[in-house]
Amino acid sequence: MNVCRFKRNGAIGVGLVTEDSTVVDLSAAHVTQLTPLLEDEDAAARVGELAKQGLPRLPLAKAELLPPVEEQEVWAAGVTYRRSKTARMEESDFSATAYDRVYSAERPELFFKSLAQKVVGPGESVGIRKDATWSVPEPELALVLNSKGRVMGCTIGNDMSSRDIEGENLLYLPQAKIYSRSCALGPWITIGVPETTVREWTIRLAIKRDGGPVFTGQTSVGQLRRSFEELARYLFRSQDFPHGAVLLTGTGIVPPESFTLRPNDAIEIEISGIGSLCNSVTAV
Ligand code: DO4
Ligand code: MG
Repeated sequence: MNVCRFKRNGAIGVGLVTEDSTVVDLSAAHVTQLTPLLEDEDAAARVGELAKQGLPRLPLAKAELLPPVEEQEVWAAGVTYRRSKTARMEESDFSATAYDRVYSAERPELFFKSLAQKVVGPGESVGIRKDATWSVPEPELALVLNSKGRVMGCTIGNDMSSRDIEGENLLYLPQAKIYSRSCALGPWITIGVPETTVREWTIRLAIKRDGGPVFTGQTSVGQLRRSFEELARYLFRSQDFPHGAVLLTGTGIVPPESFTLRPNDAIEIEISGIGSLCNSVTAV
């Protein structure tokens, strides 16, 4: 079951995206925000009931989708897939030991990624820093957590990264990871799917330049070294999130060292079981 945020007569609406590519307008049943819905442990059942009420509908193609976050902070986990560990150890002799250690350490790497209002939505452009020479997308499963730290759903995340800045010195990580348009989320939140099923999903990345492919890659959520509950538990240790949080779970797809993004590239991240998040690239 997929729930989205979309523009509705100049305001923001909450909708259910059906399998026949229709958006059922849940705002008409007074569901005007995702956050309270995600506090309801039976959110999927509630949305299912509302959808039977003959609410107004519109074609998905006509709905302007917005990033599926309201006031949630966005955080990210790192070095949770073997591919991310090896690529980062190659990127920097200087930091290789840190990456190697955190991959198998009990405590995961978690870092702040974005405020909700800075998140880029479906169809918008993500940014590459003008002072970076090596920029990549990081296609990641994003967990949507409620205020109790419970995983209520999943969406697709892009943890845009400047690898040259990160590789120069690990203390530059916030600059490599947090800048204008460096986080994309969407197209919606898929709710009511157990972790065992999500771990069977495939993550695919396709990057196009001038209409042709310049990189494709794929991995499986099953390659993620840590459980969803473990990542959520560490994020909520000694920290409150009254509006809930979104937690990107790390990348398992890293383009070769010769690859860097350029303005006007097109990025498509697909997670089977959720859908696709498409963004163009701009210099910031
Ligand atoms: O340690 C740096 C960041 C790692 C990361 O973002 C990832 O593995 O996805
Ligand atoms: Mg990442």
